[in-house]
Amino acid sequence: MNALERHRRLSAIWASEPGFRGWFSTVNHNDLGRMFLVTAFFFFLVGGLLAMLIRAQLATPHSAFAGPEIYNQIFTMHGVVMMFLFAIPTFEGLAIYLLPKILGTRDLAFPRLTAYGYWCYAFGGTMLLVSMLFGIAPDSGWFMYPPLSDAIHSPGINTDFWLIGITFVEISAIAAAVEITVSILKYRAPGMSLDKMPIFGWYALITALMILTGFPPLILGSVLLEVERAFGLPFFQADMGGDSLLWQHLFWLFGHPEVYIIFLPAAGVISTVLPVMCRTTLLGYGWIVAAAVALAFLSFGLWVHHMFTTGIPHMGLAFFSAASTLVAVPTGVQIFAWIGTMWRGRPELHLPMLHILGFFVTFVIGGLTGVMVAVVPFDWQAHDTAFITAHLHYVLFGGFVFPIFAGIYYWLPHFTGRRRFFRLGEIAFALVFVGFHVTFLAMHWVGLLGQRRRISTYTPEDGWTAINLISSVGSFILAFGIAMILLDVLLHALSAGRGRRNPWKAPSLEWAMMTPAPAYNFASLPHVTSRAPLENDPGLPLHLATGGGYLGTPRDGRRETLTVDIASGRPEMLVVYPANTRLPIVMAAITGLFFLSLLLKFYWTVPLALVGVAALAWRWVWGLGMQEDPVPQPIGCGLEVPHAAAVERGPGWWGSAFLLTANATFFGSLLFGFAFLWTVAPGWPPPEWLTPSWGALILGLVGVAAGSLGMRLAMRQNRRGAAPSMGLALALAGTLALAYGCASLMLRAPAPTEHAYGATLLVLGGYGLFHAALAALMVVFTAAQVRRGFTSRTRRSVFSITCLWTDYAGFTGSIVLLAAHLSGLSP
Ligand code: HEM
Ligand SMILES: [Cu+2]
Repeated sequence: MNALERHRRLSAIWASEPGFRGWFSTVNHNDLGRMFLVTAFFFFLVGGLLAMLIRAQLATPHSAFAGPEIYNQIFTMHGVVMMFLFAIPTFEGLAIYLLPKILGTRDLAFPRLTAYGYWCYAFGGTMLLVSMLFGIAPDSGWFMYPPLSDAIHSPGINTDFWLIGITFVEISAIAAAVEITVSILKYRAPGMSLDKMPIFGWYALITALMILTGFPPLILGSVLLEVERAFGLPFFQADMGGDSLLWQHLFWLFGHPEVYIIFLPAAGVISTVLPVMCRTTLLGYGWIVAAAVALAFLSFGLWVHHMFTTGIPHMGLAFFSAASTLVAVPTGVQIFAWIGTMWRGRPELHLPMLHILGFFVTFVIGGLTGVMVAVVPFDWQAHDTAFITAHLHYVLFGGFVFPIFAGIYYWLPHFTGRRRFFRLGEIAFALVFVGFHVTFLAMHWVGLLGQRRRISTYTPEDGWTAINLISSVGSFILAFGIAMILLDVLLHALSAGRGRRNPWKAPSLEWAMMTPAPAYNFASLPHVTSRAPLENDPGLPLHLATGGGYLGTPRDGRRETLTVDIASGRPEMLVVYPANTRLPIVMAAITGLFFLSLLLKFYWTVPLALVGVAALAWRWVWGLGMQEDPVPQPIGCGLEVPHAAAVERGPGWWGSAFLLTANATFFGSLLFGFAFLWTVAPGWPPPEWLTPSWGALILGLVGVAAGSLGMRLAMRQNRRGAAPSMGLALALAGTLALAYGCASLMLRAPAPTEHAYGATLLVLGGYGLFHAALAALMVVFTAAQVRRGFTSRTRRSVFSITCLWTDYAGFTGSIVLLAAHLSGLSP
């Protein structure tokens, strides 16, 4: 088979449906990555437009442009759109598009999940946009502090749009994070051990793990606040045993890591692009990885620095202030490694490099003002002033927007296969750079003169007029620059001539394929022996195109790829991907129905939507079943590996494990909330404690044991070749008993609408009930698979996955039951 023939056959296997119908059924990371990026950029323009409105309003005193009600919506939506609908999805899009190419494989771990994530993002984002068009957008600031955002002070539907819309969008972040983590750990080219992984892979891995552990507190907070608003469970009401500070803790437990979730991928772009622009290799690969890991860990211990003015104890202030200054160390390590890289190489001032220089200047200034506000007495003065707004934009624009522009210009020839011909980008960069600094340097200054953030107007006597006008003029220069970048990119994408492959002479694998990239990426998969595969072997693209690597022969119309051992990169199993399907978009639509029903308080459609999602999820996994034992498959180069359906820990197991990591963080935050209210909230002890029911407690705990033992027994029976019915029956009985124990707890929770104690018990019980029911459903699913003949001694992966979920339900369920009943004994 020659290269062209191979290309034709692989394209036929991997192609999406033609035309725009293909958008709805594609599961290919090339399409979905682009869709993510385009949608995110659209939201960037929306956010930018809102920013222009803000600056228009603040340009002059007594501005009659927008009243306070509208102004509140504008700045809130600006922050929300930029953070949740632009920054995070841009990372997701970039990672989804690039990772399989950089890692030398054909797609991400769970293609349908990528599509589902995209549609949740698109639908959730649309929900928020619609709220804006109707003038009922969220208006309590992007961090939605109660009591301002509670049902008493924000009675309209505005806040619910935030709580429900953002939670919907966050599904896509969690989905992408699971996907990215499993892909990086398992879906790499053979031979690519972790230490040979391109640096962007490390950054993406750390970011994804941070999303998995950083977003659940926010999701929990949103759920609690929405439940409080809708049903009156008083989690944040100080006079009823709640505490509005709990929200601030949950929000910033997410919010501070969020800043690094935004910065780290950008740093990954810089670490990738900078060495190429300087014609050298990255200095201190190991140090950079260590610094990024350190940053990730540190960032979870800093959230309280957003709460210095809330009256927390002095010890706490000192600790969090010190920890916050400490962040400068790993950030500094990275900055110095980049400076060293430039020093060693010969920087060439291509357009991506200009944006990187823009990053350096801006981000370093933002970091310095960051150290300033980490000093508590200074923060007491600057808190909630325009100084903070200026600081956060130096960090976010400097640390994210400039690097992303660098990345866009760097990978643009890859996206389009074209060559730049215009010099518009350089002028645009100059405008953006100047415009940005004029806008935000000025804001430091009015901030120190006392201008608070989030005010819709001021008087001439305040003395801020001239500076604000300068700032607004700057922002319009900035906007003009961004419009020019947009024009430049469009011109490039639509009309530039065809370019050479690998115009930057980059060493990494994404340039070893045709551009624009074919749906299958590589005609055959490379064997990686160094961090710079293209540099060591310039003939690699041809070698791969002619089928010299792994999986070079298209088989039976199947989309195939390989997974590897995590650390060593040894080939481990053959994976066959699902083909195009509309299942993800339908499932996202029904998920949307669920959220919409909550938003509009159509509670009778909520169970319908839930059943719909469960039924589709059932279909989703059911289709993976096989009726015959797969035999080990030849993968080329004289190697054979088992099929993914014939291993204990297949892709599904890994996906579940990381999803449960996020879930465990959610649960941990819930326990934290319980403990926090109990020890800190003013209105405790509650008027009435739980009356323990020994029957329900013991039945629940016995159920936990039976569930876990039952699944293990079923696995054992299956391994011996016997029918696993005994084990599955035991597991089912166990999970149902646990469900009963949790349901009984919910029914016995004392007066949930009158005190946060009962409300918390209700939520804890609900959590346990939900997971017990889910585990029961999975046991039933396993039994159905057994009956259909989808399992055998070889095809056993469904057992280990179900076992993981029953164990998780049992573990969290027993903590729920014990915590609730022990508290009942406490007085
Ligand atoms: C495109 C240029 C931008 C301009 C001119 C701009 C301008 C502004 C201004 C003037 C405010 C203060 C509103 C007030 O306190 O009354 C603000 C708030 C904010 N901006 Fe931007 N911004 C820009 C880009 C961004 C980007 C790229 C991000 C994030 C990735 C971002 C995130 C935020 C956040 C989180 C707030 C706080 C919102 C709140 O107080 O609830 N901005 N922006
Ligand atoms: Cu922070």
